[in-house]
Amino acid sequence: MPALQKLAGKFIVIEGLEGAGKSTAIQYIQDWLQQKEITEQNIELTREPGGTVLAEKMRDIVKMDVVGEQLDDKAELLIMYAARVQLVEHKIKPALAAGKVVIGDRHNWSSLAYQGGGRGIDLQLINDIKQVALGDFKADYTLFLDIEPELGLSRARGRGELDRIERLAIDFFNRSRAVFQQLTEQEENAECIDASQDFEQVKAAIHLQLDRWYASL
Ligand code: Z5A
Repeated sequence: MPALQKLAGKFIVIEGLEGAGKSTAIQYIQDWLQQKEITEQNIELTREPGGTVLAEKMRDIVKMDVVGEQLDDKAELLIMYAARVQLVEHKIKPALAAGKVVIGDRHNWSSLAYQGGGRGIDLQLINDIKQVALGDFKADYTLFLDIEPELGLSRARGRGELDRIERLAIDFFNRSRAVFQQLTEQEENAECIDASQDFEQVKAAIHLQLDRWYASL
C-alpha cells in the first residue's frame, strides 16, 4: 500500500518538557515523512496551546503577566482546553479529513502533565474535562521526548547555569515528567525517546520508532 494511503489522516504528537527538543524532533518527523514521499502539502503542523488565530490569543492570555492578579490554576486548565477545542475542530480534524498527516507540538498529555502533575489538579477531573471538550478524539501516535528537567531548562535557556527561579521550577517539572512517563507506559501507541542523547542519536531513535509504528499499520 502506498505510504500516503497508510498515513493519511494520522495525527502524530510530540510531547516533552521544555527544551526536550520537540521543535527539532518535528523536523526529524518531517524528514521521515519526506523519505516516504509525503510532501509538505500533505503535512499540517500544529502547536499547543495555539495553532489558530483564536487559540493563539488564548496562548497569549496563559503567558501574560498581570500585576496583582494571577491566573488561577483551574482557569489555566480551562483555557488550555478551550484552545485545544478550537485547534482540533478548526484545524486538526479538517486536515485529517482531507487526508493530511498532522504533526502536533504538544497535545492532551501536556495538560495531564503540567496542570495535573505539575499544578496538582486531579487527573480524573482533567480526563472528565477532556471528555466533555473532545470526546474520544486522540493522537494516533505519540512520541514522548524524555529529559532531565535541569538539562531541558539549560538547553532552552542556551546555557548551563540555572537561576534561582528556574531551580525552584525543577520540582514542578519532575512531577510533570512523572506523568508523561506514566502515560507513555499506559498508552499502546506511544514510545519514549531518550532526549538527552545527541542530535543524531535522537533522530535515529525517532526514525526507528516511526518505522516500527508504520510497520504495525
Ligand atoms: N502547557 C501546559 O501547561 N499545558 C498544556 O496543555 C499545554 C502546554 C499544551 C508552552 O510553551 C508551555 O505551555 C509549556 C507547557 C505549557 N511550558 N513550559 N514549560 P512553549 O511552546 O513556549 O515551550 P515548549 O513547548 O516547552 O518549547 P521549547 O522550550 O521551545 O522546547 P522544545 O521545542 O522541546 O525544544 P527545541 O526548541 O527543539 O530545543 C531547545 C534547544 O535545545 C535548542 O537550542 C536546540 O537546538 C537544543 N537541542 C535540541 N535537541 C538537542 C539535542 N539532542 N542535543 C543538544 N541540544 C539539543
